[in-house]
Amino acid sequence: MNFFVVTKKTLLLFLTTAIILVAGFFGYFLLKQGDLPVWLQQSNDSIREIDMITIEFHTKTKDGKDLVVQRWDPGTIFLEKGEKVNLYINATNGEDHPFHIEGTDISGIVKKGGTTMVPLQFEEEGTYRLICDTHAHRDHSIPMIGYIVVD
Ligand SMILES: [Cu+2]
Repeated sequence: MNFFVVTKKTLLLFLTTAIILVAGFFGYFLLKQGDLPVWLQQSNDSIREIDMITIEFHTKTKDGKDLVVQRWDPGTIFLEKGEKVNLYINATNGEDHPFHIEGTDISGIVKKGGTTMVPLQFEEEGTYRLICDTHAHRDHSIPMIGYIVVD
């Protein structure tokens, strides 16, 4: 008469196989529902990168007056509250754009041909203005202001 002897090793192998099958079964249904598995989700420590450029518009009024407008492009960026973002500002037009971000102690300068990296992380929701100090006032020129929307 043959006996099937269950050793500790056999039991462990059986349990391991059962756990893998059950995990695979639930994993399959999670993925089927369109959820991202946890290991593919963006971790809180990852830093998103946003590229911005400075652009310049030239035009002439009917009476021959030159108009030049400097802009940040894109003019508005969106951040999640607490999200870490590295903002790369590439100066393609205009010489120097010293800037500050209203309501923060963030400031810097963007020089033509160069790239300035600005690390961002906001704990308060709101709209923060990225203001070029050279092109800040409506009296002298058309303001060069970008908007950072945090929510
Ligand atoms: Cu400027």
